[in-house]
Amino acid sequence: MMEGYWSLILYGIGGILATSVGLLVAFQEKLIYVPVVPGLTKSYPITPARLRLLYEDVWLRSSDGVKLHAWFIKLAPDSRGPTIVFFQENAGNIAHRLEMVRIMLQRLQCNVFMLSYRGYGASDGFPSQEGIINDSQAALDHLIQRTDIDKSRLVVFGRSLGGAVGAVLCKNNPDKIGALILENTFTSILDMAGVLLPFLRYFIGGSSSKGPKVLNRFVRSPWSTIDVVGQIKQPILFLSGLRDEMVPPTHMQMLYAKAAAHNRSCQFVDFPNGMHMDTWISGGDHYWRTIQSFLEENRGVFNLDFNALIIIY
Ligand SMILES: *[C@@H]1O[C@H](CO)[C@@H](O)[C@H](O)[C@H]1NC(C)=O
Ligand SMILES: CC(=O)N[C@H]1CO[C@H](CO)[C@@H](O)[C@@H]1O
Repeated sequence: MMEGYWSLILYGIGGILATSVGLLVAFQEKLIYVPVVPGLTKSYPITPARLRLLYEDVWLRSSDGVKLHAWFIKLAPDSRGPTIVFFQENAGNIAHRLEMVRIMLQRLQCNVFMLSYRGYGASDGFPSQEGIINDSQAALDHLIQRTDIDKSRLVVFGRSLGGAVGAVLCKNNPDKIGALILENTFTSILDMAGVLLPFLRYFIGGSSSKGPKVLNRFVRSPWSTIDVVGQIKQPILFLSGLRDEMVPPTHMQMLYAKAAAHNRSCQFVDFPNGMHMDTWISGGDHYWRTIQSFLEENRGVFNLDFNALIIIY
């Protein structure tokens, strides 16, 4: 009688665990991608016009036909400055990044191209790793065929999830993109699963984690930047907020170590007060000057007019 009772409980616990893992596997895209922040709408709350930015709506088709929306924001109608392809962090849409992008334009004297990944903002479809990689390629292909920008000065900037997107795009396009900037990005979703759901740490993980990792093969969006970053030929700037409450700062350090082992033109800068989303604010002047000098040091590709910057600031 007693034995039957205990085995019932054990089966119960096993069943709950199996069901939870099953649900995690089935609904992982819902967990990994957050185009709509609870309490907000999927649509853009504002357009760049609200911030008096000069912009164009760009509609693209990804390679599998999904319709994508982007904003191309220009510093000036005839701007020949660098163009930064900005890949956003996970939650919300590109409109939520406009305040940062406005300052980016001013401080870096650049144009900014902002893509809504599939399922985000005004783009159709549903997010997936393969789909978003194709979307980012569609964005780059669009920029490459434009005649109003200096294509020798394309820089990719990715924050958090956007860093994973940008890293793959740079790896795949060594001759089209001049440099990469990564901010508070993670080594892989496999490692993040263990950070967010510690009970999974034994079953999911990257190369550095122990355990049988039997669930890895079920993860459809591993975003394993740690396996990509060593193959990137472009110079990389790592911007790491040491108070990141979401992605442990050790992830950025591991990515840097991997990249630097393969390419000397990598630079790592940390910001003691930087949190996951606000490093660009709390880093203050130092943050923007770091990016400016990274662009300046890679002048072979970029030709920022820093005298003009000094006049403005
Ligand atoms: C992504 O692009 C590849 C290569 O063009 C293609 O084989 C694949 O079907 C595409 N997948 C998605 C989801 O767009
Ligand atoms: C080993 C390697 O990939 N080196 C690359 C580092 O980056 C420069 C450009 O900054 C490339 O020219 C090298 O090939």
